[in-house]
Amino acid sequence: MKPKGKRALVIGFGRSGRAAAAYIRAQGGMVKVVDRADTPELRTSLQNEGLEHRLGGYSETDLRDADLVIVSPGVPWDLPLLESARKQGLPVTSEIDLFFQACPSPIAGITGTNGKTTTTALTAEVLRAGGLRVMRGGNIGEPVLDRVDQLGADDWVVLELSSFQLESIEHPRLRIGTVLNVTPDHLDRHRSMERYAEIKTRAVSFMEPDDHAVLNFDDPTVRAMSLRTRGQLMSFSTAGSVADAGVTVQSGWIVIRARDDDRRIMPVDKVPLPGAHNLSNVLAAVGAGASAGVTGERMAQAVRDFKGVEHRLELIGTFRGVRWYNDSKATNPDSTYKALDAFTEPLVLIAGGRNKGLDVAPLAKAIARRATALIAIGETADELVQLARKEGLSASVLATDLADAVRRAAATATPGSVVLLSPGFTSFDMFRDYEDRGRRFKAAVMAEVGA
Ligand code: UMA
Repeated sequence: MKPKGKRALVIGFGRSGRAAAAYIRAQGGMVKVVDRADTPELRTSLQNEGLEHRLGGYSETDLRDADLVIVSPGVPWDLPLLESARKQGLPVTSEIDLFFQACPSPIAGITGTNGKTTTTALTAEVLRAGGLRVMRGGNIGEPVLDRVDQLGADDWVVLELSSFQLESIEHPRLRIGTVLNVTPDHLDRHRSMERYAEIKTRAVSFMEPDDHAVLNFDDPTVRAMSLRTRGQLMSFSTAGSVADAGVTVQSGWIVIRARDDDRRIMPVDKVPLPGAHNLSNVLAAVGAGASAGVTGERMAQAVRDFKGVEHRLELIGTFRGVRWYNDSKATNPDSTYKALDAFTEPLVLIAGGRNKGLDVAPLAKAIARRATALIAIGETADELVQLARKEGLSASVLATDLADAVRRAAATATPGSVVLLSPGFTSFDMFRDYEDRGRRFKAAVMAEVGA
């Protein structure tokens, strides 16, 4: 699809919509932006950009002059308005779909329910350590379409791909496709686990025989994807259950196992990230690096130097003998389970937020089993506290806001323990997004106990 002379209707003016609008204009097309929100910031920024727009909602009339529709990831792909556009023969696309069409470089994509951001950041570092020129982006918070003109055939693109994005790409061929895990998430949008897993499978089902499918064999849903790809299989497993070629752990070392020899990459205890789930993410990045031809030595160096990702089990600091962690990126119960498992110390957990249609009971049970105290925030707070108490965690309390939660945590935690914000739910009930929640948490911690 060549945008020159075309009139694009961009739905949603967030990071993705802005990049799409900039690209269409740079290509000689025309843009109209619509957004369900109507805020002074949006209005000002659209006026400054000189973009035609309509805020506060959208409808059939907005399709009237359009030649194509570009949809932001947060907008449901089966919205009746989009169905109607498709019926009228209008192409319905997305920033990331247009990127796949225009990108001259091989793409390494990372998807899965949890661990995507860390693995994407680490994979980019591993490829860079191998001397490759890498553009990193996607769901990690860095749009790519407005940067596609910086790319050439010798570069690599490392993309974090959400299910929202994968769903919208017509032909998502990845030269290296990594799938980490599939556990319940986004069921409010995708409706069933089957549909959600099917969308994740798209990361490997468009491959050609030269491509590489980097699949987590510890996850049965991901393992089954090996039957759905024409790419070469590079499995990974912390439990040693890899296929003919794979990355695993053996006698305390990360090794790449091949049919005829095993290559030692680095000792497990030199991995700088906490938790078993992070070891799995490292194996995935090593699998992707090996698929791109990076040497073991270079990969080991990249892993050793890796500083982790903001809002992902991020150590804020140790104050009065208590370690404070920001894991605001935990927007579903599964990532909170992983965070709970990453520590052995007494643990004060701050959790709660907006529910995406998931059952709260298993999370409350896991919290009661592992945490010493629960301080609950947000829309799910009441339910979480009640269920955690029922499971035997009497030290479960409600906080009125984040600052109150931090105050209560500081009063509860004893030296040698950990305070962890790992909400298990989305942030949209109280914050702009999880980054906003994480930054406010860090600021509240510093104000309460820092320096
Ligand atoms: N909007 C509408 N109608 C809707 C939904 C949103 O008009 O139905 C408008 C909002 O008012 C807002 C704009 O669209 O003005 C926001 O668009 P968006 O929600 O698609 O967000 P972007 O800022 O464009 O960011 C998107 C991804 N957001 C989502 O998938 C929800 C970002 O992932 C991504 O980093 C960015 O593109 C760049 O690629 C964030 C995310 O939460 C981190 N992802 C989910 C996750 O990780 O669980 C999938």
